[in-house]
Amino acid sequence: MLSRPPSRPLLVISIAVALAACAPGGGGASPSVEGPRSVQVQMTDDLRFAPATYTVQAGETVRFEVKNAGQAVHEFLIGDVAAQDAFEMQMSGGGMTEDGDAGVSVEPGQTETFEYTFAGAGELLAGCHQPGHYAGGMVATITVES
Ligand SMILES: [Cu+2]
Repeated sequence: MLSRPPSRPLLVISIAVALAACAPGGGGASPSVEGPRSVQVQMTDDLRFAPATYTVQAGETVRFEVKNAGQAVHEFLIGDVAAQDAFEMQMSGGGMTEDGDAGVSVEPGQTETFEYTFAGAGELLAGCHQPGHYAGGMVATITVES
């Protein structure tokens, strides 16, 4: 038997729903995901990060915008104390610290951004491992709240 095609308003709604379902990023059923929070970090030649303390939530992804306001190269590398020690060893061994999951190395006057997802609650550090900088106090504290 023949059925009438849907009336025009219904057809329009159907198309709209189909488009929404196919939209890039698939917003659909997932909870409000509006991209990571941005946090600005400034690094200076007096071997300091500003701010020097950060608070994030476990599971949160943060987009760090790391500005080097000094004349020397500085780094912002995230990790626990053991990881910071490892970064320091790599640098003293003559190896360059790679830009990677842990953070960035930033040339003077430049800004680099990276995203970092904090897995579990606890205390982390962000350190600069240019020679003498970490030992000189170029370290920030990141508190990951559960
Ligand atoms: Cu530094």
